[in-house]
Amino acid sequence: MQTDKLIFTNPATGEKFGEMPMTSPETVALYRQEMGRAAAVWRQKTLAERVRILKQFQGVLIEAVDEISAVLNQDCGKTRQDGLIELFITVDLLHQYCNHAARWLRRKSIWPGLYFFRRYYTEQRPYGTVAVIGPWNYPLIMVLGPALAALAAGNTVIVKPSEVTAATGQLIEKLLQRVPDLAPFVRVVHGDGRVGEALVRSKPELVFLTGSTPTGKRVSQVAAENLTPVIFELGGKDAMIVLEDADVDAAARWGVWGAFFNAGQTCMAVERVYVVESVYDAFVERVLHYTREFKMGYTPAVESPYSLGPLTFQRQVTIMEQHLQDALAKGARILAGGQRREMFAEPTVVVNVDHDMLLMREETFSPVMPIMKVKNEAEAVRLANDSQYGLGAYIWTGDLQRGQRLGQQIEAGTIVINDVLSHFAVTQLPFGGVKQSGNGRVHGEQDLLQFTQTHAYAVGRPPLPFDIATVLRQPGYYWLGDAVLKLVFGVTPRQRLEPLRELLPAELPSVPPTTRRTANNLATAGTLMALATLLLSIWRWRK
Ligand code: TXE
Repeated sequence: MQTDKLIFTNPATGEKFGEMPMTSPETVALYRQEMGRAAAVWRQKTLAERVRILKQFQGVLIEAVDEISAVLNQDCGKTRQDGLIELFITVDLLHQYCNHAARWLRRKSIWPGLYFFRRYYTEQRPYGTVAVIGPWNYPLIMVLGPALAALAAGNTVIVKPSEVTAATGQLIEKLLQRVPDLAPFVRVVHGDGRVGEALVRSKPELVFLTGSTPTGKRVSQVAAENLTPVIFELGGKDAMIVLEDADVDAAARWGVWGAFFNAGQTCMAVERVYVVESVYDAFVERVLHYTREFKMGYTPAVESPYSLGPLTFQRQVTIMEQHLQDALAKGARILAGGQRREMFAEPTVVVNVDHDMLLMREETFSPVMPIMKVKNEAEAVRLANDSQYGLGAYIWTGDLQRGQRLGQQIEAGTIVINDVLSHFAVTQLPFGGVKQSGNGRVHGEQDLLQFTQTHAYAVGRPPLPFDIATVLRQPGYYWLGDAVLKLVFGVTPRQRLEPLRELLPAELPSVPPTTRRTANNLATAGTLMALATLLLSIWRWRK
């Protein structure tokens, strides 16, 4: 394995522009130990100190804009501008973590229940060392996003970028080393799935994988051996629904952008389209119009005339062609595209599709837009849910209420009404899937919290003799438990007042008025005391 090399290849030109050795299993194990030791030091730092150091890294990223966009352009074939957009969202994410970590990771007071005289709260503690394994389609943000969130939450990190875009992995390591205060707390290992597996086997406290669903299953099998928790951001087969009251032109224009942006190599790409029959022909006509506007090509220049670059990874070419052949064999028709020149695949529009075809079931991850005619919204929702995936879904309609109502019926992590893809750029909006698309939620508060574990604290003096909860530990207080149960949780005045009624003798003996008054005062005092301590505990809890 020591001799294994990663070759840097530009998918647009086939040019080899560099290489580096894969990380050996011994080095993976060594880094695991180092990061294990460093974890105690990093988590001891105050959050403010961690934020100060991460802000330095934000500065490094901004300094390196052109360097980063150039490497992404060479490594993935995406335009420099698309590379800049990826960096933009990465910096925005880091900015949010730094600005909101204190609030998102704050200590939370917990309702004491009957334990009025004790204090309860939770704190978020980092796992320790987190392994972050990334994909090639957005090799910068899909690696730095979770890595920076894990660091902000107090973990040390071992990152394994994708071997397909190894040059970006090498650059990420260089960028991290430009912050001397940060470098001791993060390591980068380079290589293919074997290095990824070695990293999972090194027993980090948590694994975060962004990748395909099949890899997710392999990683969870290895992680299960040590019960290592795993967070998944996996594949998608996002559905787009176009209703009869939609702005058909806009749906077509942005639908093709959602299908062909980054050559369709986006986990939340528009991978299948369902159009209500009354607007089907108009929609297809507009789709073909906007598809013709896509300009395929590649340039290393900052300003590019191209809107569709090459596929990044040979494996995806094979999958795309397999899906197209399978669909054509089962009766589908290609209305636009379908041709490929080396890694450049034309934007392809396919109709007469159905759910017997791989194209409608498996993740194609290429510039292919299959369009299916449906009778109505109910059929569209049924077909949208007929998938093992559940990352995102798009609904085009003129009635926003209707869109949200339908959205609630769709099994996907994010529902977008009248747009596509843009939700990923909203860096406080939780992003992640359901079903086989994963269990993680990046972006926002949940992002940082998922890299921590909740620890609870119960604080107070030794149990007080008059504390109801203490009294109830002793025999002979059934009546008190019964009374408090009804007083506190009774749902009707009758239930609540029952304990008070029992305090009063059934036949009030002709007790001298003074005694009756004393009894009444005692009962009232008891009630007021109980209410007072209730209010006290609410006030204390809210403090
Ligand atoms: O994934 P792969 P790719 C998904 C996207 C598509 C896939 C594309 O939908 O399905 O990712 O990325 C490492 N043990 N998302 O092809 O092949 C491998 O080296 C440990 C979803 O890269 O699964 C690489 O670093 N690691 C996402 C990483 O896993 C292993 C956003 C992913 O590789 C391994 C982007 C093993 N056994 C892409 N085998 C989202 N939902 O947000 C491979 N790897």
